[in-house]
Amino acid sequence: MRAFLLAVSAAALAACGETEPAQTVVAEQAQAAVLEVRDAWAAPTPGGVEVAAGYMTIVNAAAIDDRLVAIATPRAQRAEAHEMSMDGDVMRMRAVEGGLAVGAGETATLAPGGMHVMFYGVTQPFMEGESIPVTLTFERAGEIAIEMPVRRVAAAADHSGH
Ligand SMILES: [Cu+2]
Repeated sequence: MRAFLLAVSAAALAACGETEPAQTVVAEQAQAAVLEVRDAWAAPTPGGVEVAAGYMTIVNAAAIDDRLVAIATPRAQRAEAHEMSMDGDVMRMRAVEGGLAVGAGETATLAPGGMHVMFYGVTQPFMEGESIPVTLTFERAGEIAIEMPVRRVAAAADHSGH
């Protein structure tokens, strides 16, 4: 399974070309089901900030529910999926309990102001222009390796308030 995933990833990367920043990685599941991660990116960490945010869109075209259960990168000590919630009048973030569910046929959008990947213990700053290698582990699709290009957050959707 892992070897197959890597082969698919390599094909996707090759098809992507040099000029296309958005990366698409497709994992074929045993029953011809497809889980796709697209438009992944991470915000830069200026001034030695040790916390960073990452974003992506997870498309589950499979006929079976899946769940993002783990996130790992060599660039941070810990990474987890976060969601926003209202605590009275205050918007807070918290870890998504039990993993981020992506139901059959559903799309999970991680974007500024909403769900995101939180990186803790960033030792080497995320610099604009580089890409952060991230391994996502799904309950059913297994491990999917992606790259998160580092780019600036648009307008007021900055994550530095955390
Ligand atoms: Cu967060």
